Amino acid sequence: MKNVAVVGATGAVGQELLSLLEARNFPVGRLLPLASSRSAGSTVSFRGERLMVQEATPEAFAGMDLVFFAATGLLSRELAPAAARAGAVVIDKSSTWRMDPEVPLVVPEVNPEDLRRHKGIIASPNCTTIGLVMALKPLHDLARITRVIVTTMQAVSGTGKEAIEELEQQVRAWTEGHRGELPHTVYKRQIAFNVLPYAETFTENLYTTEEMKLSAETRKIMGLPDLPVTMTCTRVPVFVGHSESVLVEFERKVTPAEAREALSRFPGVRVVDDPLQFVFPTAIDAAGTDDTLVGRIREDLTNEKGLWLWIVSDNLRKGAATNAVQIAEKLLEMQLI
Ligand code: 2RA
Repeated sequence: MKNVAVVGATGAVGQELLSLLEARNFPVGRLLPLASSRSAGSTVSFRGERLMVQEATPEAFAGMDLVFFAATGLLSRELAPAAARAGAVVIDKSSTWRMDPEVPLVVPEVNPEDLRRHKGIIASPNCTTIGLVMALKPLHDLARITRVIVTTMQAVSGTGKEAIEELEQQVRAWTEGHRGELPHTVYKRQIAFNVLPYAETFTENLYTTEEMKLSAETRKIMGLPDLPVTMTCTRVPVFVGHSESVLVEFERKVTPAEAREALSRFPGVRVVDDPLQFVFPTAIDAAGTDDTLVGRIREDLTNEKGLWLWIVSDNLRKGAATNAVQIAEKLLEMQLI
């Protein structure tokens, strides 16, 4: 049995983590829910018990074997090293450590061997990256990928609970007759009945932090430091489930049939693709599941060595909590904890 702490236990991803640890029968001895001082004192449910959430401090990690960080990057930067020094293995879902060369960035189905080089902290990738590499890995094993072009359509739950509430409030206001731009505080513009051409924050090169994460993290996980990945990340009025329109270019022609076969054989990927029968995956299909769903697989009309894909996955589950728990399960399997 392992003593497990969850930092950020009261947040959207933290709550998913607790329910997944229970549902997947992870061998938890003691479960310690932790949070910032703001949330300490509340309670969370685990295995039928209400547990008091304690404040996350360096001292709180004593005796822990495994610490999940499902909190802000600031808290992770401040406390993850302390948790590792206390002897725990840290699995962090924030972006803080993902590009640190000393920290493995892992999707267990894609690059499990990278876990062997961890030095106490392991990073779980951004939700958009996880969905993308789950499809790219089997395709790259089939034929060398030479370029990837991505447009994401990201659910508001990726921003957090406040964004979910904002979308609900805007829809309610509209149905109650409010017209014109609806009040918004989380995003720079109204999200209901709209599409925002950005996610997170803009940087000097006019790309967003979300877009820069997607390209850098994909190259790191795939072990392809020079792979051209170019992208636009958008926000859409969907509660849960990120969708991605992806053009993959290869060194040789890959037929849709070859791609479907390779994808369907890959663990954690489900091909949902028969458009003439209106069979394709949508965010609603992915919400609440752990699979990465792939459809709309078709040859690019302008490049015979290109294939279009439509990828959807639950950004709170496989995109965050499930991937983190799967990393922990893989660590157990590899006897690394
Ligand atoms: C988002 N991927 O969707 C980012 C962080 N969860 O907002």
